[in-house]
Amino acid sequence: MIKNLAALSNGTVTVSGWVDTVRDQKKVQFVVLRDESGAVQLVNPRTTDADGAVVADEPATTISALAQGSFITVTGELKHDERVKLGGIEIKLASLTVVTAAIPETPIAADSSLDKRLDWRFLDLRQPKQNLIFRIQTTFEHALRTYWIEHDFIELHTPKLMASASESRAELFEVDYFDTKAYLAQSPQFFKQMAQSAGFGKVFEVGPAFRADPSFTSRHATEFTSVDAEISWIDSHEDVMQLHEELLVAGFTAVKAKHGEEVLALFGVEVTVPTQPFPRIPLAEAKEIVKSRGYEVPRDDDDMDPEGERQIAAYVLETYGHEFVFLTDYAASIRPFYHMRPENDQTITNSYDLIFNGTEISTGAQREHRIDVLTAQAIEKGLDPEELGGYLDFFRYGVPAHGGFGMGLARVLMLMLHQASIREVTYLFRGPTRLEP
Ligand code: AMO
Repeated sequence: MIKNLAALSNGTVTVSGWVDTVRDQKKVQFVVLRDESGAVQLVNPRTTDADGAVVADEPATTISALAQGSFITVTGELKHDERVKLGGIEIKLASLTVVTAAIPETPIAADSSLDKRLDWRFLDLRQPKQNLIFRIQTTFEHALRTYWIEHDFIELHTPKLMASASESRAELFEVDYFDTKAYLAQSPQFFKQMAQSAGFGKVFEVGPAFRADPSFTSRHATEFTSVDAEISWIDSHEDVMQLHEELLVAGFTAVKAKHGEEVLALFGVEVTVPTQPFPRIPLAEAKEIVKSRGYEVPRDDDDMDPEGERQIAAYVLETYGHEFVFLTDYAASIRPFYHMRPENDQTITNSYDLIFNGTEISTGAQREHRIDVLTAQAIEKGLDPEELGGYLDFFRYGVPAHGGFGMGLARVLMLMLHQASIREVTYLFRGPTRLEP
C-alpha cells in the first residue's frame, strides 16, 4: 500500500494504484498515483538523443496516454527527498503495467452535484474522505460489538419480511408474498422484545430497516442501518439511557483513537468523546427552554421539530458543553402503544429521544410488559389486538420488565463528521427516487 512506502528505505519497490494526475513535461513526466491509503509521486525523466531531442520510448509513451483513473502497477527506485511536497518521497520509474485503462472522460468532477456523485458512487468513493467515512463506521460498529460481547449480549438477526407493521402503518413497504402480502421490517422492535420473553436478557442487532417515507430531507432514507439493543431487568428507561451512553462513549473513544487525526485533517472536525452522564431534559421543559430563546415551537402537543432540536442542542452546548442530550418523558399521545407510562402520570411515557449535534439519532423506552395495559394502549391507538396476534402472546407467558433503543447508524456518522446529508455517509443511499446503484 502507498502509505507503507514512507517507512521503507531507498531502493526498488513495486506498487499499484489509480492514476490521479499526469504532468507530461518536455524533459520529465510526473504521475500522481493513489490508493485508498494515500498518494505518491512517480517521476520518469525522458530519454534524449545525442542532439538533445526527446526519444519516444517506454514507459514515456504509455504515460503520455494514461487517462485519470487507470489502474497501474509500477516498479522503480524509491527515494526519500524532503523537497518533494507529496509526502517527501518519489519513485523513479523503471517499468509500468496498465492493469486496466480508464475511459478518458471522467463522469464526475470535484464540483459535481451530490446526486451526480451518487450516480457514480464507485468513483465518488475513491476519494480519501469517503474512504475514511466507512473505515470510521467499521471502527464504531466494532467498538459497540466489543462492548456487547464483553457485557454478555446475544446478537440477533431478525427477519426483515413481516406479516404486520411494527411501527406506524404510514411508512410501510408492502411486497407480494406468494398468495398473501408481506411488509418490510421498519424496526426489529417486536422480535427484540420477543427475545426478552425467551429469556435472552440482553440482545443487540445491527441490520437494515425500511421506511416508506416519501420525504427528501437530509436525514431520511427509505432503507437504513438500525443499531438496536434491548435489555431485561430494568427499573426504568434510565437503565436504557445508561447503556446507550456507555455504548456511545465506547464507540467515540475508538473512533477518536484510531481516526481522530485523519478526521481533523480531512473533515476539519474534532471527534469529542462525550462525558457521562449526558444531560437529560424532559420534552415539555425543553420546549419551554427553546421558547425562552425566542423560537416559536410549531405545536405544543407534537414531537420536537428539527429547528427545535437544533435550538435545544445549542442551549445544551452553551450550558453543559455537551454535544448530546436526552429529551425524556415524551407525551403518550405521540409515542407508540408499546411505551410504558409512569404510574403517577398517564399522559407521558418512560421514553426518550437522543439528540446529537442538533438532530435526533435515536429513540428508546421502557416497554409496557403488562398484557392488559398493553392491549388497552394498543386499542387506544386505534390498533386491532387481533392484528398484533403473536406479539401480544409474548406477554402472556411471563416476561421481565425491559426496554431498549433503536439508533440510525448513518445519522451518527453524519453528525459526527458534520456532513450535510445522510447520503454522504450511506454506502448506497436509498430514497424515494433512488434505487440505483
Ligand atoms: P424510531 O422510529 O424513532 O424508533 O427510529 C429509531 C432511529 O432510527 C433512525 N431512523 C432513520 N434513519 C434514516 N432514515 C429514516 N427514514 C429513519 N427512520 C428512523 C433515527 C431514529 O432515531 N422501534 C423504535 C426504537 C426503539 O424504541 O427501540 C424505532 O424504530 O436515527
